[in-house]
Amino acid sequence: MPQECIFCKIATKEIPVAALYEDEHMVVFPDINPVAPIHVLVIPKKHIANLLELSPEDASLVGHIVFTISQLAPQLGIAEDGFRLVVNTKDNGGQTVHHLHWHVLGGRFMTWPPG
Ligand code: D5M
Repeated sequence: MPQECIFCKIATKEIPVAALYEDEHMVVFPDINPVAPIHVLVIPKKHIANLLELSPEDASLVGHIVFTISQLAPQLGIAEDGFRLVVNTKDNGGQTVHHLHWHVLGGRFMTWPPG
């Protein structure tokens, strides 16, 4: 794990967050800079820089994370009206934190295409 990875520090609790869900593989917590009424981040505890760095053995981890997001949707208050799941990847994707994460955005209508 890179020493300065902020999401690794959240995963190890060196940086405390108000976690909405946590298990052995992942943590869900509010985005510090929300762009929607509901905006949470979902990170694997394992350091993976981005989607392109996944290895075959990470496939079940990704499945677990996406499935768990679907199960958390009702308690996040986004199941009824829907939501958007975003994985910004590298520069063109707008990724600023280089530890794989999913943005879960809800609570308002999302326009398309994104900026
Ligand atoms: O998104 C990275 C996101 O991470 C961005 O929306 C801010 C958020 N962020 C950064 N640091 C924190 C902490 N400490 N708590 C909560 N949220 C944080 P990207 O897709 O890389 O542009």
